[in-house]
Amino acid sequence: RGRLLLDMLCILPVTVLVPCPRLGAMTAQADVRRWRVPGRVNLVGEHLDHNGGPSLPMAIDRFLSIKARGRDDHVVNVWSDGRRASFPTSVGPGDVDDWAAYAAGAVGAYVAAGHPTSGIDLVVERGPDGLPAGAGLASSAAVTTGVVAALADVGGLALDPVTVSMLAQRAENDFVGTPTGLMDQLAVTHGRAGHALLVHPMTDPPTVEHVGFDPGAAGLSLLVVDTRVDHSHAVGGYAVRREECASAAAAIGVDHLADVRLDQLVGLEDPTLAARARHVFTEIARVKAGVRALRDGDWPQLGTVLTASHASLRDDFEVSCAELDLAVEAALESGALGARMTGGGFGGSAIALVPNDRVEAATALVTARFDAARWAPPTVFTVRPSDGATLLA
Ligand code: GAF
Repeated sequence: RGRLLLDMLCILPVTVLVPCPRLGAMTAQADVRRWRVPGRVNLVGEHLDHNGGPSLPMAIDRFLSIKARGRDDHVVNVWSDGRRASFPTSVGPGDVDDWAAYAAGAVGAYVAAGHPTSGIDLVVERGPDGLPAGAGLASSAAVTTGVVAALADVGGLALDPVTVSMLAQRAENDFVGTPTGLMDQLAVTHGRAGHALLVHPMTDPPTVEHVGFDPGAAGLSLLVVDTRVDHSHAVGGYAVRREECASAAAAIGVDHLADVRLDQLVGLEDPTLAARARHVFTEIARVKAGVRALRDGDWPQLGTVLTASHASLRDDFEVSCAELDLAVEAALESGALGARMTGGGFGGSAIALVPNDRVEAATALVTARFDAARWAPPTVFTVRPSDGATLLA
């Protein structure tokens, strides 16, 4: 596969004559910049980033590889999984759709922020054990942050990780049309091995605090169950939930639901809006409890927090689905300390905090339950907290 990537870069239509690294020319290798960009799971604090609250995600050791090389014209070429797209650096919202929309959005947001750029050749690869797309593990944020970082790097512009994250969010919001918050991008850019991240995406400026998180040292694994129920935040439930949260905040008279007090919450009459607000109110308490559990090394307490968060997302925020619920139930039945859906919901992945000696049993039971329900087999794997987007060469 590595050889294939080099071959692909060698055929990039660069107008500057660059010797092909496959032929052993070391100078060409210096021109190609390679980024390793992680996905994320969120431990707790779901749907709080767009409501003004904190979250506790972490970058995971599942990565995208992005290779980048500057051009001396204004053409952007993107290769990924055998496909190719080309567009100008002046790309506008909605000009590119389908798989290349996120890379195009990143270029558009970068230029719209006042950073002119020359063209660039990009090779985006997931690899066999890489970051799956559509699994609720923030692969779109990985693409957009990686492309913004690559553009700045190739253009010799020093951008701090918060700025990279915010440009990547603009790519999704303004160019792709997905109304996401900033949690995923902050996790992708600020990840640190052995740490979770306490993020406050809506403070000015957004803040990130690293909190030690090393389940392996306690004989535990963090299991991901990718239900393979594809989800998209461009359509459907995610945008509806955002609107409901905005309506609930307006009905109460606060800017963001995270500001709501208990007495205001109980006064909210509309049952749907009240349930959405209840999730936000209780989830903020769970983030605080989760951080405390991490600092105290209280793993059973962390497990309780995870499972309670799932119940709230299922019953009050209503963003779970049968596959996520079953994955959580089966993991708990196999001895997980706690389990929950992670990410925006409506499909995607669940996580479970599982004693090492129960990982096999949990994997087998989840898989068997999916089989009994006649669903496609889930993909189950363990993840560790990892470093954020990194320039390798
Ligand atoms: C998705 C979004 F991209 C995030 O911004 C966040 O809202 C999350 O869903 C839910 O917590 O991943």
